[in-house]
Amino acid sequence: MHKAAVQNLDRPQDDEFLADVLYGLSQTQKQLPPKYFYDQKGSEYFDEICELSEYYPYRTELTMLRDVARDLGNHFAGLAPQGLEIVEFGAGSLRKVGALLTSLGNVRSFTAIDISEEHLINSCRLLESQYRELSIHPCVHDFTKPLTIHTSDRTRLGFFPGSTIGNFNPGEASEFLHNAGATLGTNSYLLIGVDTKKPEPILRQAYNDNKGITAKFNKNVLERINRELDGNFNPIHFAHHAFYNEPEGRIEMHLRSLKEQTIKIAGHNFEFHRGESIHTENSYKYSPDEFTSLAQESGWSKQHLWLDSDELFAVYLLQYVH
Ligand code: AVJ
Repeated sequence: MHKAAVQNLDRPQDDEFLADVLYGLSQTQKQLPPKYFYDQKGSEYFDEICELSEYYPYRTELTMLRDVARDLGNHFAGLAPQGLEIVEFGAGSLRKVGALLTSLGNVRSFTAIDISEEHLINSCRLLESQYRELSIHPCVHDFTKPLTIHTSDRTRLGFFPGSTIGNFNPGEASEFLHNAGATLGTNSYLLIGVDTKKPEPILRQAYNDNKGITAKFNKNVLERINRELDGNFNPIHFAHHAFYNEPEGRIEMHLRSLKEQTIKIAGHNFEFHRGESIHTENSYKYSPDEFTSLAQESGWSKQHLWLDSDELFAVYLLQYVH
C-alpha cells in the first residue's frame, strides 16, 4: 500500500472545519459536530475510552463479533462465490474487522473509510502486515456524506461497528443507511453495531468515567480549534457534562463554560455566559424494534440480530432490498 494508493475522495478541508465551527458557535444552543473529535490526539483518547471498564460498548461488541463472524461464515458459504468485499465506515483503528477477516475465509478485498488520514494509514499498514493476501484500500472520506467507491463483482458487506450510527439523529441515520445502500448496491449486506436502551446509571457511567478520559476526549475538540483554527480556548474554563436525555433516547455530551468569557477564533469573538454549554455529541440508543423499523424505512431488511446475554449491545445483519 503506497501513499499514492490512498483514495482522497472528499477530504475534509480546514475551511470546512472553520465554517462548521463558526456556524455551530453562532447558534443559540452552541454546538460542534462530533466528527471533529477525531484528530490524531482525539483518536488516541477514543482508543483509551475503549479500554475503560465503564465503557461497555467496545468490549461487548468485540466479544460478540467472534460469534457473529462464525455465523456469518455459515451464512456466506456458497453465497459469495467470487469472495467478499468488506467496506468499513469510520474505520478508526481497525481493531474489529480482524475478527471478521479471520472467520470469513473468503474476504478478498477491504476498503477502509475514515476521516482521519494519519490514523487510517497507520491502521491499514498494521492490517496489511497481518493479512498479506488481502487487497486493502484506505479511503479518506467523511462518511456523513455520500460516496462512490470502486465496484467489483464481489458480494459487498458493509461494516459499521461501534454504534457510530448513534451520532446521527434518527433522520440523519436513515439518510446514512440509504446512502450506504446506494454505495454498496442492491442485495449488499451491512453488519452494523448499535447500542441498546438500558438503565440510565449504566449509560451515564459509560460517558462519565472515573479516570476522566471521556472529559479529555470531549475537551480535545477545543484544543484542536486552538491548534488548527487559531482559537484561544482554555479547557480549564470548561467542564465535561454528559447525561442521558430519556425522552430523546440519547446521551448528550456538552462542554459547559465555568465563567463568563469571550473566546476568539480566527478573528471572530464568541461570548459565553457562565453555565452556557457547547453541545458536542449525541449518542442515540435504540431498542431492537426501533432500529429494525429505522433500517426497514431506509431500504434495509433485517437478516439477523445478535444480542449479548445482558442485552447491552446489538449487532444486525441487514440486506439492501431497495
Ligand atoms: C464512537 C460515537 C460510538 O457515542 O459511544 C465515546 C463516541 N463519546 N465516549 C459513543 C464516544 C464519548 C462513541 N461513538
